[in-house]
Amino acid sequence: MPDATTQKIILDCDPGHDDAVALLLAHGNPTIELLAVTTVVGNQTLPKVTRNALAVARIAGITGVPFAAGADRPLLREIEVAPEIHGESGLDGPMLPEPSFDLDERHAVDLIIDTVMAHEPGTVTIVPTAGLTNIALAVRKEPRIVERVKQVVLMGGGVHVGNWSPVAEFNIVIDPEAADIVFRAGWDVVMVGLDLTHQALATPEVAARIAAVGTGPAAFVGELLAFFGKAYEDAQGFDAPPVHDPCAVAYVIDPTIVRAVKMPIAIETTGTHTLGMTVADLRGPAPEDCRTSAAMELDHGRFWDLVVDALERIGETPDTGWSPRAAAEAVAESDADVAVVTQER
Ligand SMILES: [Ca+2]
Repeated sequence: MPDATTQKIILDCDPGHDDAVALLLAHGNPTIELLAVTTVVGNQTLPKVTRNALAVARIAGITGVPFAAGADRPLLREIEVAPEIHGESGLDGPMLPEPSFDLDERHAVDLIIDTVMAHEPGTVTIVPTAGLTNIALAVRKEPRIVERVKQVVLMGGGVHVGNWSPVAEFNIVIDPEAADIVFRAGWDVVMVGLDLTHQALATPEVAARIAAVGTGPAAFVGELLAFFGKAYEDAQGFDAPPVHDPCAVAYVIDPTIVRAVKMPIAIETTGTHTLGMTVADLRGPAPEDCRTSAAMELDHGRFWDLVVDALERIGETPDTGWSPRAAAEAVAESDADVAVVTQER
């Protein structure tokens, strides 16, 4: 049961391989109370990432948590997705089960607002691991959430490093106007950016630890990381993939796993070469009223301990509708109808 040390979170995501791991970590960690999961266009189109979120929920055995779909495009910009990292489905690699429950009927923005306003002030943390469109819209629709939220711990940006451009990270650059709204809203923002997440590498040792858990959900994560690792190697030359999104959840669970530094951060919305850059002011100590900080150093061992611990706690889940790819393909070979069904996404 939740107690005083429980951290209530809303996870706003675009699954997404690393989003899937973030969702499993949030569900499996005993100090996190997952209040709601919302989706937004990002790694793939909104229907795809929403379907993926529901599939991960089934594999993880998540029930009783509302899931809602949000914005299907950025505030101003054209849709930009990332098939070179996440595949055409947004979650390529493992075969995905059909969802086991329906979406909440509300728009994600309304679910976020309702959830924040229904809880005591200062108790709900918003954890965005995608573009910030939903969060910006929620701020505009119900500005009172800004004072009510405990903090926003987001995966995105970096201190003058990028992955979608030399200086811009994907989640920020796909909707820089939304990011600008979120960073300037006046609440506490912890930017868990590339400085940190590029330390969260799923090395072969990490993959072996996850495989050793020996459950279906752990095997699912193994297949996710295998695809993600190959994509990162091909697209960006990484030896092991950086598993960005669970770092934000890990910070909420245990801030001592991360070294965060207070600094003013502004979002570049007009730059010729710097659109979507998170411009950090490193000139001396941050002013008293600074509400933004950047995560800079990760305790790699303790971070992966949390992920492995969450998978161990989740254990085997009933009715996942999922089996490891090798087993699924063996079945598919003997039954063409199954092959047709599992290819549909
Ligand atoms: Ca994501």
